[in-house]
Amino acid sequence: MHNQHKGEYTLTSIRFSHYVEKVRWTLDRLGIPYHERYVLPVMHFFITPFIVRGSGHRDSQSTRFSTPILSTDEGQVIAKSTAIMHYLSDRYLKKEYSLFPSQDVINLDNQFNENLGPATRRILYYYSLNKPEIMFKLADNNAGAIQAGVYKLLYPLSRRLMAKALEITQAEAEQSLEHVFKAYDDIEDRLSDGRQFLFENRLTAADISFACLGGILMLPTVQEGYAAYLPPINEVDPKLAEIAHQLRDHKAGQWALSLFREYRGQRILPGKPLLKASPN
Ligand SMILES: N[C@@H](CCC(=O)N[C@@H](CS)C(=O)NCC(=O)O)C(=O)O
Repeated sequence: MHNQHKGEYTLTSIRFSHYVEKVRWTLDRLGIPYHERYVLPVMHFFITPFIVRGSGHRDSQSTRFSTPILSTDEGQVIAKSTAIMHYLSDRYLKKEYSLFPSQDVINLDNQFNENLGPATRRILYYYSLNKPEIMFKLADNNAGAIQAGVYKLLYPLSRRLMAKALEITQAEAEQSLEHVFKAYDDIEDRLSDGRQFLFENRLTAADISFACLGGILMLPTVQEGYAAYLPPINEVDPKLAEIAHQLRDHKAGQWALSLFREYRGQRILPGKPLLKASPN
């Protein structure tokens, strides 16, 4: 599948994905306009293989057809959130402003990619995957009408596939929750000397990575800066709402939300469907 917007950036995304949000944050912060091509989970298998072709990175938590995938203005296709951020940082930022200024930053971002991202995702799905009213709204607000319609038809199949692929069981969800709180506590410790950012006194990939991969479990809204529709706290399973509130009260959670407020950057080309302030 070719880039419909030659000479411009196109981001192929499962819109609500926190890995995708890392890349949107980077693009928006750098002031780079991009088009976003939305795919929904499982349906992406019919689309992304034609975009990544032979490339694409499989890892322990995702297939080689996973999103985000960035098609660049020069015709390159780059998969994997961190690889895309490296590309953008190397291309647009002077070395002294790099998003990856040290091995420590690289290591922490990788750790979040491998552990925190899958943990928060598993908890969200554990409480949402079996609730069609939540999943259908997620589809309606994060993809076009035709795709959302097909998603609903395939929903019984897709929720089984996803539950299996992402190991969504009660035992795994409980373990993941412990991991998330531990990660939040670690961040609070790191910030306890009063620093504003994790490293270097400025925003790096490690901060963006925690805010997105850890922060999604607070269910940040569009107004709070998350560039996709997530189910509102007052509509989700009460247990999930309780977790989101606990994380919002946590120092690390408050810090992540402050990064969204102050360092997220503004999107230049709005995506469709438009993100409504009060979704229906
Ligand atoms: N390590 C990858 C993980 C991305 C990832 O897990 N993406 C999910 C969305 S949250 C996905 O597209 N999954 C579908 C698949 O693995 O086929 C990255 O950082 O880009």
